[in-house]
Amino acid sequence: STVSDALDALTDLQPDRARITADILHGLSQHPRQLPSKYFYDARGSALFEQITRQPEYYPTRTELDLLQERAADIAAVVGPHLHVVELGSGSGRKTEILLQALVDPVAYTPIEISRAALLDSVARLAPALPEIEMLPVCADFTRPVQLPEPEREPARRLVFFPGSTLGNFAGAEAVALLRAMRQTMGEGGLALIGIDLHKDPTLIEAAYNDAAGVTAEFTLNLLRRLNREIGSDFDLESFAHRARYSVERLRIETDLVSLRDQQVHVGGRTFNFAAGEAMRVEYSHKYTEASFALLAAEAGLQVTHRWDAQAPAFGLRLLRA
Ligand code: AVI
Repeated sequence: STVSDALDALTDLQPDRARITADILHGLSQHPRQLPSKYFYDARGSALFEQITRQPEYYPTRTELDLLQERAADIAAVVGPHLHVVELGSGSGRKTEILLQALVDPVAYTPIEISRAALLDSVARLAPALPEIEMLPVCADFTRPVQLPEPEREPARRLVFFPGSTLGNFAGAEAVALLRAMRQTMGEGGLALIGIDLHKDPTLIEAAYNDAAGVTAEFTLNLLRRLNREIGSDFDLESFAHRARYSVERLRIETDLVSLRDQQVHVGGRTFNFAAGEAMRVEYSHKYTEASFALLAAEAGLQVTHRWDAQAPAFGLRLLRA
């Protein structure tokens, strides 16, 4: 596609104000309170995430990019030619470019991304670099059912690409539900290539979510800035602090925004009281062992058929089929 063909093909289902407000009111009514991490990704949030990926402490992106680069030819041989690649949470599309360049005659690429700004930027970069691939971008929350665009040319099968350990942002039942939905998306004979961050020295993991430059803290707080602007809430950004800790029992980073004082916040005509020290859960980043991931996949009716691993820091790519 040319950039203009790709933009003509855009499916725009970006969550609207009513949807976001409903999700936030729901989360604020839970005990403890929680806000969905998908709302981190407005234009600024996506840009801050890109900045996180370049921090020395944040190893996952760099490690996965190197792993993909090294194993791309092997992966391409295993998954076969003429694919429709569907990516969940495509962001900047840097990883996709490596994959698409290596695949044999890929038919189409559907990036699904909640941040319209990030999606449009990635299309503007990828379309000229890969003109022979039909680009069918979708701006949407990939946890909700999305009608996939059909490519003009018939693909051999679909490959769902879900890199970055984004799966780790979903806990327990949600992760299983997402993998089950992914199985539907894969369709007949389809495959999925998933990036997972593996359990390792907790000190290294915690450092990745507490970078010295404070970019991750800024990224977390940007959620409140975004909500204030888009749904008219009045979170005081000076009165909440980022906190990310690794739970060795649960193998996950638990990121909270901690209230620094007793305070009231107004959202959608309602008032919420926060006590000093009260934590609002905003994100999980699960880390996996071979066994924990295989079990999760099995719960969704998926099987791991191939694995490619980076060592030190440990990070894995897994190929799944139904
Ligand atoms: C997108 N996702 C996989 C990132 C992660 O590592 O959980 C988001 C992130 N949050 C803080 N730093 C990076």
